[in-house]
Amino acid sequence: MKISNPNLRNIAIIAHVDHGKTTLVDSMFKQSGIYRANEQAEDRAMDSNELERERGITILAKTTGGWYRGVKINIVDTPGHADFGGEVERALKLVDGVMLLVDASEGPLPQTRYVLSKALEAGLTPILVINKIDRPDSRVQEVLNEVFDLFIDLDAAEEQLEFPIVYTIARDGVAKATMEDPSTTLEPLFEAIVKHIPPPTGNPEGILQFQVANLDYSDYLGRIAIGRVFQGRLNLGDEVSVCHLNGQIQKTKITKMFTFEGLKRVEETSAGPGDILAIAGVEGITIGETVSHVDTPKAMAKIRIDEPTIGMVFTINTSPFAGREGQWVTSRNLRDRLDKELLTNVSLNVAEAGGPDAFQVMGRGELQLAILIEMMRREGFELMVGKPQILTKEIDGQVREPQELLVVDVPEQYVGVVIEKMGMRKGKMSKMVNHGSGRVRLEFLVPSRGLIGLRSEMLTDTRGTAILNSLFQGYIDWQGDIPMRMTGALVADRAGSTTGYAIFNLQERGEMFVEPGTEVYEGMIVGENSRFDDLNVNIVKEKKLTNMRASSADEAIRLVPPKLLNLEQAIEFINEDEWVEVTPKSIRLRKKILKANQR
Ligand SMILES: Nc1nc2c(ncn2[C@@H]2O[C@H](COP(=O)(O)OP(=O)(O)OP(=O)(O)O)[C@@H](O)[C@H]2O)c(=O)[nH]1
Ligand SMILES: [Mg+2]
Repeated sequence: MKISNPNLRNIAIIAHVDHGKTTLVDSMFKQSGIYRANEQAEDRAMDSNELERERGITILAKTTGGWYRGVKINIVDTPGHADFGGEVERALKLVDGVMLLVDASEGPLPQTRYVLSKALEAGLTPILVINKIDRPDSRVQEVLNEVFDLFIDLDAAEEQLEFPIVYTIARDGVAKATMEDPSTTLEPLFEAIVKHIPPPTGNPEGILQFQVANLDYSDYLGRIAIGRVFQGRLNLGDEVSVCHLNGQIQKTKITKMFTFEGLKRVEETSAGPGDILAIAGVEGITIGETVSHVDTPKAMAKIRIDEPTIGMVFTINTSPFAGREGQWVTSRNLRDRLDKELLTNVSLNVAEAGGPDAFQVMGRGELQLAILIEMMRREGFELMVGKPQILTKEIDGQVREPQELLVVDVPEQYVGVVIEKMGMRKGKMSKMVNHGSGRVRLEFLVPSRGLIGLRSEMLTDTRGTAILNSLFQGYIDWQGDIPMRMTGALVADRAGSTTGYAIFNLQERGEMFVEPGTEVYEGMIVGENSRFDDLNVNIVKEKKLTNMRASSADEAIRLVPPKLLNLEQAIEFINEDEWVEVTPKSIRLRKKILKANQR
């Protein structure tokens, strides 16, 4: 195929979570001359949305561009967390090559495998970037061998095996062609990209095909479709046809188009094959759709995305406190919001869940769903969500369930605890490696069900030291019952305001989730019972006042600090007969049936 533009390279950066993708992209555009001397970029500027900055992770894939010696390089930064794998799959549609980043100490982890397999499948040219070579525990040579093994394991093509290797300290903006290279800039990385990543191909005279791989929104421009021109030319003001996924053809005019430079979008008037563009003002356009010639439109093949593996019921808030703290509370509000989400988030599905007020929201993992809930509460929504459920599949008349590869990294002394815990959850150990650093890496094949609620338990069991990573591994036969939460709930038996006195008398029963002075309702969960069954408790009991003022005695009460659950912890905690109630101000847990005498 014909090279359409020798001075253009499109590349995605892919890796396991936290291996340094966003940091490297930052350093790349700091050195690509797009900032003027007086401009200063924040750290990890690409992680631009509020939740990304708070959590220090990338959630949405984002495109940026820079220049190196007259060559335009578009870089797509992708999220490393497995739940956002759908973002990576789509990002790969935009590019001709990938930088596979691997942490020099951690080596390849489950998501490294996943993203690399997607890149190889798509036939993309890889560059291997070993990052964080400054880490005192880096083990570059071993990690290199592990990466080679991974390529072979994934049946990489002969040419794909001849990948160039660059060693980096993303944080300092340094890349080296060999470990001995005295380089103090990213030049060796830019060189490798320009030399090894093929320039885009495609016939500029062909029928226009621009496929949308991502969506964005701005109050000023409305919907923005981000995609790539594969063939033909697109000029500002052109009449075009949009080929919708449902087969409909919509004629429209392109009135705004942009290319990417650093964090900015730059207006563009004409684009050809290989150009990554944002186009604005096309109502109703969505991911996978093709913008094509006005009279002879030709749709591109659909973008295939892995199916969801986990589902959660979202419903309206029916607790006694409903409507107090949120602005959007009706099932109509909920439905509209979920519909809006589906437009930009193609790895989610929504179905009715028994009744007009409940929706089954399906995605790739607990974090993906938790992020959606967190965004909704910040927008002013109130809702309730149920315990995450694994989505089973019927294959050849048999019920199959999703399975994950789980990698647990722990200090040696916790190996026993981890193996025991995973055994209970039907995990089968497939590998154990002792790196000799005092930490051990254990691999298990485990039904996805067995991962629900695992993270918080494992962190408690290992005093916060375990690192867990998992990757979807296809479907297996139903593995039978997996025992879940071994504890019951402490449930408020009446409404009121919690008292220090009541909490003091209850705290030996288990761990409390509320502080004194918290408003509760009957059926609200106020703590975890250390025994298996639920216990109804009066947590609003006042101390009987004697003639004497009681304050001095009250002050002497020693309360154990409560465990205030955040959203993810609350979701991990609840059982099937419980809800998490989410409002802009509060996260409460409750029984589905509130009245004690009806449970
Ligand atoms: N020591 C060291 N730390 C680094 C280096 N590069 C990045 N880091 C740190 O690694 C952490 C993760 O960096 P990010 O750039 O957010 O990682 P990411 O791959 O974008 O993470 P996700 O997008 O969430 O998958 C940050 O604390 C960085 O400061 C490096 O070269 N050396
Ligand atoms: Mg990132």
